[in-house]
Amino acid sequence: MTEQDRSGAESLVQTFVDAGVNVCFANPGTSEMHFVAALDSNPDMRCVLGLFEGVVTGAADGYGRMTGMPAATLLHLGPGLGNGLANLHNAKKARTPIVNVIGDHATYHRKYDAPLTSDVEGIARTVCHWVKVSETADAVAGDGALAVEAALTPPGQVTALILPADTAWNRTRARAAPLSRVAARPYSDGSVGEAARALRSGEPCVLLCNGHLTSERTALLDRIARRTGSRWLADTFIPRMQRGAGRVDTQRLPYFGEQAAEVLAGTRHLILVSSQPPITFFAYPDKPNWLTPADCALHVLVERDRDIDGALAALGEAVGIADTPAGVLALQRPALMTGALNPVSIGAAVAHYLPEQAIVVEEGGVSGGAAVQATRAAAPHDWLCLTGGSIGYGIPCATGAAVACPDRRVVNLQADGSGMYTVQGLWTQAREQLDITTVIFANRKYSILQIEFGRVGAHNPGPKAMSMLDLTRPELDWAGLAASMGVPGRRVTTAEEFNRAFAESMATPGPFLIEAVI
Ligand SMILES: Cc1ncc(C[n+]2csc(CCOP(=O)(O)OP(=O)(O)O)c2C)c(N)n1
Repeated sequence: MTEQDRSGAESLVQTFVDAGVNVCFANPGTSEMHFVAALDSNPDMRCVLGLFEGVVTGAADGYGRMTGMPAATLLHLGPGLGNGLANLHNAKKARTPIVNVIGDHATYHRKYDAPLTSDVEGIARTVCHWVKVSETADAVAGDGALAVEAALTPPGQVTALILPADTAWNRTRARAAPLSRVAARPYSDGSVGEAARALRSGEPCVLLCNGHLTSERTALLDRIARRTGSRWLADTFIPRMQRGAGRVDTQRLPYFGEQAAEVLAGTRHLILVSSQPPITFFAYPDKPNWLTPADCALHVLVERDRDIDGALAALGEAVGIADTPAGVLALQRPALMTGALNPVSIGAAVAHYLPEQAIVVEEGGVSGGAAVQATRAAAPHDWLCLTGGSIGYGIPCATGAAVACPDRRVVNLQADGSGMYTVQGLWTQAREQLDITTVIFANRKYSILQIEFGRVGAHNPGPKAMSMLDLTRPELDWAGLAASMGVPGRRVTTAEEFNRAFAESMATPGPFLIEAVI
């Protein structure tokens, strides 16, 4: 074989590698065998197997959040893509760049309605910003370059390239050089001026932000807020935030609408920074869902696909922050607790032992909040949130983040109910020997749903209804589950036991799971 004569799949893998896409999270089938062969033949492409497509797509999300580059995924026709949808939904909300490669039947086989025939394109359109079907082997390389370009279009997009089997196995001489990056749209001077006027008005102002909250961005926000006597807040769920010692404090809008409304009360100007007007997570009978106070003006400083850093710098200049330093936090390691094991004692231990530059993947459900508080001024770290409300993102996202950043410890704060959606990700962590510590909040229930049951006004919480929100009978054995997939696991029931297990994991390479019975 020469470079001039290779399979369509090989031309695609080479195109990806040339464009900097060099990790593929995969769960293949027969229609993807030529792509699998092509992965094998290219030494510059790392392949990571996930045993369920939700693991594959969630890992691509974690990888993309941490590197800013898309991972490829390999998914098996409509059903494989369908299994991966929930975490692609989360990735879409996070604006994570991802290039999904989805195999399909050979072009001449599609008309026969074989068992796996499905509307792959239709399914992909529900969660992808960009979808294309390659129709010939000669088109594959060029389509691959377009997919990467689309994925990297600011602020980041989820893309799908559908690859009929014959386009993967037919030979081609086509090749495609990487396309240049699409720049973020420029910010508007008019919007900067409007926001600056609001900030100088003397009336209460809040800057509300979403997107990646890098330490540079949060420092600018903090300086603008200090200079103008206003406040800045982050949305409730943020794809990536840099927090901890040496950075400024980040307050997020609370999840429950009543609390969020309280935080926003009295605001006369809400300035959106890569965000949208705040609304409640769900609508509830007889409760407000629009959280902007009635007499508050909304201003858009900058949309998510524009030059956010440029807009913030211009706003900083307009309000004169040159002599206003950011109020950065000094390192504060909370003391370890003893006695009862609960989210507070767990949060203290996590913050106490968190190593520098750790990556915290939070899907802690109702138990995660204490660790958020405890780690405010812990060693500097990155914090990733569930952005799309679709549970089962934590274990996969941690897996992808660890593949992206092999020198950093990943701590996955994981509620037990959510963890069970994609528990297979532990196997990938073991196979790849990733430095991930999974902390399972084993409260043995769907706690948030027990709370929401009352809040939505559903009445009569009888035993049948409550049994739908309860994870006992039988109880899950998380330490056993982990061990069966090659991850050492330990069940702990006291703060002292947790402290010891967590400290041990921080000092031991490879994956580890702590089942914290709370
Ligand atoms: C894909 C998906 N399915 C179902 C739900 C509904 N749901 C929201 S929270 C939850 C259970 C959460 O339980 P757990 O993860 O144990 O956290 P806890 O509330 O106990 O802290 C469920 C089923 C969802 N958000 N996403």
